[in-house]
Amino acid sequence: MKYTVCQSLFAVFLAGFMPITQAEETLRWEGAWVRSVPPGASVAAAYGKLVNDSMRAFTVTGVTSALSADAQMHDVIAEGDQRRMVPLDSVTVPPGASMAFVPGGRHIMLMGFDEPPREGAAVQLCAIASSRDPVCTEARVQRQAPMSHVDYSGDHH
Ligand SMILES: [Cu+2]
Repeated sequence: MKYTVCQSLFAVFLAGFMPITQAEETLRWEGAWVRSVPPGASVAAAYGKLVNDSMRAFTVTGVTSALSADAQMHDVIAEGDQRRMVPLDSVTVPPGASMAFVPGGRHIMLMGFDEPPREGAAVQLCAIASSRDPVCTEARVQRQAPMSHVDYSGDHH
């Protein structure tokens, strides 16, 4: 009797949650990282790629981080020979495509932390996307952009 109840509860669990789970695995982070900053710094930049595996577009309206009070999406625009940062209200990740935050381009600024992130630490980064739960990842804190194995092995093979 107990076994039967348990089984049927499990069936209800599966029926209730599986479709939602599948629907939520359509936007994900890839290779997120935070640039380490010197002690006393109050701002750090974060990078990474948002990959959309679904058939619909996602609009990301913001980013949050467990590390900092404030996180903003920025773009870099050229003004004459100057480059400056402008806040982005939202970014759209088209279906089957990706959108990358990279050094020198679109990036995430983490602001208002008590202590700068230490090199080697992991910082939680979440993208606030339209009509779904936040998409989170653990971003590694490092000095340099992650090395690409493909780039590296190309010279030797
Ligand atoms: Cu910025």
